[in-house]
Amino acid sequence: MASNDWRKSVVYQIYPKSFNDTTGSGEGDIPGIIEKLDYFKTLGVDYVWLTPVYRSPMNDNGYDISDYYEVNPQFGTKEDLKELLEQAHARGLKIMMDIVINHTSTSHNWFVESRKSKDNKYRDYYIWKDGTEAGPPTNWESKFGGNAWTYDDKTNQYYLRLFDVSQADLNWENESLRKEIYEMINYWIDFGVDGFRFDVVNLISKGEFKNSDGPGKEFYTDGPKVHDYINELNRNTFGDKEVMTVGEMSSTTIDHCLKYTDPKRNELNSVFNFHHLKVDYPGGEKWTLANYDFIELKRILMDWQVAMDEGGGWNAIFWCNHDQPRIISRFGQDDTEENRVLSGKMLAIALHGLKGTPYIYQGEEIGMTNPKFTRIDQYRDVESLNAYSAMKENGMTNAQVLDILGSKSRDNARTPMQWNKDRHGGFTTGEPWIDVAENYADINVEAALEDENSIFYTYRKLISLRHEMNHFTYGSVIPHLLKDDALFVYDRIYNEETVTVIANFRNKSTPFPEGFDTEGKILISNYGDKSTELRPFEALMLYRQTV
Ligand code: TEU
Repeated sequence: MASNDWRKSVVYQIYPKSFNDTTGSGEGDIPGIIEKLDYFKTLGVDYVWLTPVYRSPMNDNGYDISDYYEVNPQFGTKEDLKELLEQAHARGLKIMMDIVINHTSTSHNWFVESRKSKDNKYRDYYIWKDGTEAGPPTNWESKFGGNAWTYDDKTNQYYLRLFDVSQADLNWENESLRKEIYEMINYWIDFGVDGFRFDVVNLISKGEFKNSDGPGKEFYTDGPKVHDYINELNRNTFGDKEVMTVGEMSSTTIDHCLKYTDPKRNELNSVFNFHHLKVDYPGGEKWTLANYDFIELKRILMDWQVAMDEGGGWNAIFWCNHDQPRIISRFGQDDTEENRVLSGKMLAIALHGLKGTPYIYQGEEIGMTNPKFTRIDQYRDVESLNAYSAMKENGMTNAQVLDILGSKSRDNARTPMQWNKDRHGGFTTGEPWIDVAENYADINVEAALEDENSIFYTYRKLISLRHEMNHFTYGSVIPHLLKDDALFVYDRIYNEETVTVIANFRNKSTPFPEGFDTEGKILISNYGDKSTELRPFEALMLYRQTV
């Protein structure tokens, strides 16, 4: 990316299938996104990222691409996409596409060819191996459960698929494959897109194919040639263009992320990592109910903040996406309206002071919550359905499993956007592909826009502060009180001026920290004033000249 301005940007993430349906099919579409462009302007974001809209059997809602050059008819046509770009650009908005280059759908023509025979031209586009006495080539586990290899009797070999059986991993060792990928990305650059989010891009370089003591991550995470591949991708596609890039990095490290985002290395602009969203996975286990570890949350966020700041790297900062439960139901409290609004604003203020590119996931800005599904037939996500079967097989009761899914499933984030209090929250005139959360009559965009004290206006204010004040983009990051059990506190220092962010993560009052300078002008707060103590879920940003 030639210019530096992208660092001041804020991105809004759309999950198109659940955003806005204009046809009554029960699934969102691209014309539905066009209809809402003015809404993004009202919020004030710069980029809009669409999760994949390419042709796909939708086993993993588009992360299983069968044709990179076509739009899934469910979402509309390529003309609709062109129209979206034009209308967005006319409003000064930019559009980011999601690119999945670690794997394709097994319905992709490359894979259809690849599995035909061992000497097929496309055989080597994927990772095929002979089995062993134990069965699969290695004991690696799929991220969606079970062994990561699938046997194909056509050629008596196994193919690697780190995700679903229908998502075969591509073989980046193959130069023709890499060239085809670059060609495809250039096609979308020429089409007019302004940015890319690269799905699990740190998994593209597989190392040795050996058995592991764990799920096998060490053999393919940030693998041996990953930086070479990403650098090659950069040089052959977006490197010299006005295209913003973010890589989704699974189980990565700070050292690798400093490399991925070091401008001198010509790899990517920024990275997502997920370590701060595993603080409620006891012993690394997602499918277990547990309170989140607040001290650990601060440690992880601040380790990354400080290291990326000092090392010249760049983070994406976020609480929510289409793979994570809703943040208010997770680190906040959604039991009463007062708690929902206070904790929702507090979480927004705590995050949006950090250094990096903020991402807002659809519905986060109005404080949407987990839907609290009570039946398994309400779930759609392949990962959740696999986990359901596995937990049942392990002897858990239906009620126990539903409890866990209710707080951990990816479907918690995938329920339809709540636009108004009409049937199905105004998302569709048909039957939605997944139930709308029952609280839509109270929590919806129309209500949020009408109420000047809504969570929406806190997000809007945070975005405009970032645009107006360089502190958030360029200021250094100084963490405080890392061992405090309630408060999340840090300074952003720029030009001898300090912005202090103070957030009380607990639903009880706590004194202002002793010996700590809490003077200054209030830039934003969720109570509107300052008291002698920090009230439940209170958060504020204070500005002062540094003496
Ligand atoms: O996710 C990658 C990933 O590793 C996780 O976020 C994963 O979904 C999570 O650990 C499961 O709990 C990306 C996409 O965001 C996700 O939606 C896709 O399913 C996945 O890649 C495969 O393409």
